Amino acid sequence: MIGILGAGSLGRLWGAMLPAGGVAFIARPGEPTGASVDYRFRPFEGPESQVRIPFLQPGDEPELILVTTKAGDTLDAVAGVINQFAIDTPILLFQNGLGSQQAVAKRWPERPILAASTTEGANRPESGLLVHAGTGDTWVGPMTSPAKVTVRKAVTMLATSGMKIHPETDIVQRLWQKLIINAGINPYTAILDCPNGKILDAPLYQSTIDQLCLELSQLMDAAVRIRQTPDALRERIEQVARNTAGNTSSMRADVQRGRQTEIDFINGYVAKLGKELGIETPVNQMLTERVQQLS
Ligand code: NAD
Ligand code: KPL
Repeated sequence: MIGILGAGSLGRLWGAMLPAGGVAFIARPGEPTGASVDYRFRPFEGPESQVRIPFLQPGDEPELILVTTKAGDTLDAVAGVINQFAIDTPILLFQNGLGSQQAVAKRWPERPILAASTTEGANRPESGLLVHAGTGDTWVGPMTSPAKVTVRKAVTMLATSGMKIHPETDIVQRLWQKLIINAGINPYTAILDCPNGKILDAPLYQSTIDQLCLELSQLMDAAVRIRQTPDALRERIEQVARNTAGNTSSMRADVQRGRQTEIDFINGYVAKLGKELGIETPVNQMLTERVQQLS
């Protein structure tokens, strides 16, 4: 049995894709566990189906827990339920950006805490409908020492979904690679209130992107010893912005819906790390503040 904490877009995607009967949502503390989570599922290809996922029942012992809350909710969400689970139950964090994974790993170093980086895409255009909007790859790797021996098991269990899952020895490095893309696209789309491709012609983007990429290049080198030139980072950001030109980024969508964004775990994480390491990050700081003012 796989338990999922966070019945939002990504949690419901896993709920729908994992074999029926082998998956359950984890209730928040005090939330009744009698009901189920019901929704229509529109797969990437093929017809829609109706999905019904039960809640984990008291006494159930999941073999793996997926945490699919937003980055800002994750530490509290895990803290609320973790004591019901055995000390050796692997806990796999799916948050974008960086900072929330390290916070969970630091709080429970004795537990197998893993992190995933995924390029799968899911959204809920209406409340009872989950859309698998894009297929991709998911990498899974350890955040704590006890997690190292659990990577294989987590990969094998997740692969029963039919999605592409890979083990990753250096998951923080891979999360950095995704953070670069999100840091170079998401805040601009939120501030300019435009789809991904439209940022490329905007004066705000054009006047700051080179300095942003310089900051990201310096911080990534300092944090995980990956050397990539600012020009190479800009090229990757722009390639993704062109490939997803018509998309509304997750950050713009959060602002449009009046939800808290994940800016503190993307550009905000870079700015905070810059302060700790004595590296100036004026553009990451400016983008963080401007996005914070939107919500
Ligand atoms: P979402 O807002 O749709 O879902 C988060 C869910 O967590 C919500 O249903 C919320 O009610 C629930 N939640 C909040 N606090 C909780 C708590 N204490 N206990 C239980 N549930 C709680 O967000 P999402 O799009 O599913 O994204 C989740 C994470 O996955 C984010 O970090 C996001 O960046 C990342 N991610 C999402 C996608 C995607 O396609 N949706 C892709 C890659 C990564
Ligand atoms: O991951 C994304 C997001 O919106 O968070 C990108 C790659 C920018 C695609 O929209």
